[in-house]
Amino acid sequence: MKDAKIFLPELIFNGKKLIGKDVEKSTRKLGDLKGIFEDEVTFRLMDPEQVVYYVSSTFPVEEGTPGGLFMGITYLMPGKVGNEYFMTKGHFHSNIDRAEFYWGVEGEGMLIFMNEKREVWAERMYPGSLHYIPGGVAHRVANVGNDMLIFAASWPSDAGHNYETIAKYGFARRLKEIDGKPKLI
Ligand code: M6P
Ligand code: ZN
Repeated sequence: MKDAKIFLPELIFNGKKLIGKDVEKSTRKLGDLKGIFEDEVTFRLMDPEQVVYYVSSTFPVEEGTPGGLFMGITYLMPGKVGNEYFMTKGHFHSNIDRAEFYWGVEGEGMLIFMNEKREVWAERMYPGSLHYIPGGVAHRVANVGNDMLIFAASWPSDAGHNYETIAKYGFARRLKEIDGKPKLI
C-alpha cells in the first residue's frame, strides 16, 4: 500500500495568535458599542474611533452549517466608560441551545453569563482558565485588568449571534469598579 499523504497545518495557534489561511479580523470601536455602557454622558465625550476589541477568527465551513466549529481569539483593550469596564457586546446564540468554550490566554477578565430567566453570574478569566458556556446563556467579557485581555473561543458553526436581545434589554447586572474591585451590581 502507498504511504498516506502528510500535510502541514493550514493554521497555527501559537498560544496568542491565530496565523494562516483565511483568518478574518473584525474590529469593534467604541462607536460600535453605543448603548451598552450606562454612563452615556462620559461615553459621548470619548473618541468613537477608539478600538475596544478585535477578533481574529477562522471559519472552516460556511456560517450556519450544522456540525462544524469556528474558532476566534479576542483582544480586548483595558479601559472604562465611567466606572464600567470595557467589554464585548455580548450575545445569545441565534440557535439558542448552542454552547461555546472560552478560555483565558492573557490578562485579567470576567466572563459574565445571563440565562433566559435573566439570572446573572460571572467567572474570573486568567491565563489558562477554561469556561463552558451552556446553551441558552448569553455571554459577555469585561477586561478588569490594566493590560490587554486575550481570550480564545470555539463555537458551533450553526450557533449564530443574537445581539438584538442584549441591545434591547441589556444584561440584568453591570460589572463596575467599586473601591478598586470589580463588582456585579
Ligand atoms: C468570541 C466569540 C465570537 C464573538 C467574540 C466577540 O470570540 O464568542 O463569536 O463574536 O467573542 O464577542 P461579541 O460577538 O459579543 O462582540
Ligand atoms: Zn457565543
